[in-house]
Amino acid sequence: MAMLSFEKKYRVRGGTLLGGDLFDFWLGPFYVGFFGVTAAFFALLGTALILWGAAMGPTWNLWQISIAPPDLSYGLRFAPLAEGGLWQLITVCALGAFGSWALREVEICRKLGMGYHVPVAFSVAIFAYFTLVVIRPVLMGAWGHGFPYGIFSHLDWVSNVGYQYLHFHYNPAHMIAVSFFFTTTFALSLHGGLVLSSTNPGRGQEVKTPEHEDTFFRDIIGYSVGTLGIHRVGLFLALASGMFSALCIVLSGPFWTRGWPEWWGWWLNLPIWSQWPIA
Ligand code: 07D
Ligand code: 07D
Ligand code: U10
Repeated sequence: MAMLSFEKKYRVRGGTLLGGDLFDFWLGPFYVGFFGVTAAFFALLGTALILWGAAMGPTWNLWQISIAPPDLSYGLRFAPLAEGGLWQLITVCALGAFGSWALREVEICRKLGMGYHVPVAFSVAIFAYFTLVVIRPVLMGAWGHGFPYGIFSHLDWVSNVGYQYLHFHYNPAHMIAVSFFFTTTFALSLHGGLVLSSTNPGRGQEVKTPEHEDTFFRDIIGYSVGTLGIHRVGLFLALASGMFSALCIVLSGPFWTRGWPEWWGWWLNLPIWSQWPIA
């Protein structure tokens, strides 16, 4: 069925979580829904607050605009707008917009009678952000531990926080997260390559089947995970990347305050070594 006639057929009322029929319509290609309205509201308000913060700041240079969180001395209290209060409101707007976006995905899944895999996956990204700007600051007792909202300033934050723990690469959860990110791109490149190779076998040749795809991997590594299976693997790898990222940063500060290289001392402190007279 052509895309446009399919859309006409499925664009009927129902499946909403909130708001009933009220916002159950489309604007051009976009489904609106109650959560489309809240997403638009939070996104517009958040952007307006960033512009307000930029207007109070020293620069309109897009790369350098930065809205900083409150000073650590404010702890977990509200700060005046110009001293981090804007950051606090923008954080609320960001979480409102991301949450609305996820719920709008849920409504679209319900309309289409599909599973909730996409909103579940997006929720993991939201969880990583929530860990950075809510869970970790709350555990450490100050909103000032959140990252600043600016293109370059947030990079400075990552670098500074990394060096606070001496050598962030020695954080074991960071190692696992990084390896999962690498594995995700590796899996996507294998999958993209495989599908394109069997659907584009060369001019004049027949398009190949999933059996060809299975056989390629059985021949090269002795096992094929299958055409559906690779999508499960992909989703797992990507979500594990996000979950281990959230873990690596929430460990840093609330649960481990020294340099990460020192954490590996547990290995040297194992009782099996301590018996040995090391000169
Ligand atoms: C391609 C989908 C499209 C999304 C895009 C992002 C904005 C921000 C806002 C001026 C893959 C749109 C950007 C709306 C404009 C203001 C106030 C997704 C795609 C194109 N980062 N980060 C970037 C965010 C964190 C880090 C780029 C967001 C953590 C490093 C972009 C968040 C840490 C590097 C960006 C966030 C961290 C970047 C490209 C939220 C650890 C880079 C992103 C909400 C996760 C890279 C100059 C991209 C860069 C980069 C956005 C959080 C580290 C500006 C929205 C605190 C090391 N980050 N980031 O393609 O070039 O994502 O930076 O959590 O090197 Mg970041
Ligand atoms: C948080 C983004 C959420 C996004 C959302 C959506 C919009 C809408 C609209 C386009 C989590 C936003 C949407 C705004 C846009 C339109 C229309 C994703 C988030 C909700 N590191 N490191 C990570 C590597 C070093 C450090 C994670 C590699 C150094 C710190 C990942 C290297 C030091 C933190 C990672 C490396 C250091 C991290 C990031 C290499 C610095 C974190 C991915 C090769 C000196 C962060 C939860 C992530 C983290 C993090 C990778 C190096 C420090 C595993 C590959 C040694 C302080 N690093 N890192 O989390 O875990 O995505 O955050 O050197 O906080 Mg690291
Ligand atoms: C995949 C796949 C697959 C496919 C696919 C894909 C994965 C095999 C079958 C998809 C993949 C691709 C297309 C590849 C490319 C994608 C990427 C590289 C990922 C990154 C994507 C981007 C960078 C694009 C990002 C674009 C976005 C997010 C769209 C932006 C949209 C908007 C700004 C509009 C959003 C709509 C909303 C919020 C709801 C409706 C609202 C409006 C239209 C606005 C009007 C507002 C209202 C009606 C509400 C009123 C507003 C109020 C009350 C607020 C007022 C407040 C004030 C303060 C004034 O596996 O299969 O193929 O294709």
